[in-house]
Amino acid sequence: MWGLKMIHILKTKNWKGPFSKQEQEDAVVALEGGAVLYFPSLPFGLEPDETILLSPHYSHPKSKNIGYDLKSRKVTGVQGTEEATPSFESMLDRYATNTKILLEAILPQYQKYLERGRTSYRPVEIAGRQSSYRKDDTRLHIDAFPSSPVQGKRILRVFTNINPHDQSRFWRLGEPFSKVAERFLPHCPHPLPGSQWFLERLCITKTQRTPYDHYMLQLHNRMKADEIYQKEAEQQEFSFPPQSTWIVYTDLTSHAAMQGQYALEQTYYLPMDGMNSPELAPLKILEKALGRPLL
Ligand SMILES: O=C(O)CCC(=O)C(=O)O
Ligand SMILES: [Fe+2]
Repeated sequence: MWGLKMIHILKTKNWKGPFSKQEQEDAVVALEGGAVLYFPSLPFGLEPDETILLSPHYSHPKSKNIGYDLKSRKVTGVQGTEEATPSFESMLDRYATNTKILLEAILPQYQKYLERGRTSYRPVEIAGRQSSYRKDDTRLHIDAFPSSPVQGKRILRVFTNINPHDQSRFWRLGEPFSKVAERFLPHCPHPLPGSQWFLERLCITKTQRTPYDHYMLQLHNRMKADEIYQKEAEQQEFSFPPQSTWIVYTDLTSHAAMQGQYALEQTYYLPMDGMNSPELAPLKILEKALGRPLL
């Protein structure tokens, strides 16, 4: 998987598709193989009274994104009092629904399995933002989160650039996961006995950090910490223009977001049972390399 194969283009202008059987099959194969499903002109329209939300000022300085939890309908990461702040709920809720419709259309075989995670709005310019190296998404990484173990589930994310000023979102895409594992796994310490229980009891993790989560977090941190790797790893730049949408397994595909402002994102989790080719999952690649089960 290299070069242009990393981007799998789908030209629909409609969140509902339709897509042919062949397009659906090709999409799942590309996605599970590490490609980005790229919809160059699949815009998310704002209502006239929502354009006021296109400002970085509502975002709390401590959290880079505004988040939305579909179940509780709670919006987080907003700065200011409720009365003085416009509501983000309707836009985020509508975006979540659009992504659901898109996934139903393009990846119907996942339908039974997909679990919806958080929705986010990213109104702050990425370039020049200060953060610790572990939180710095301008460094190539695979997604793994210290407080939210996935316990083997896949992380599938949908993004849309809603920038109103014709500014693209610039990413770098890195080498295949197997190469990442080859390079960093030998340096990862094994989890300490009892540490999973301890992290959960201290509420550092929301649920138990499995050995799989441990190694994924190690890879994430070690990739980001390695300045030479960041420069020298095989990689390619790709820019997502306004009105474009893309879908990617961010636990598999090494990525870095370099520049851009105003994007929406919806996270989904896919249990391993839902995969077309489970052997391509990070879990299976790591288990093979380490010679033992990680869940
Ligand atoms: O905001 C983006 O474009 C992607 C940032 C990223 O790497 C992430 O959210 O995991
Ligand atoms: Fe990421």
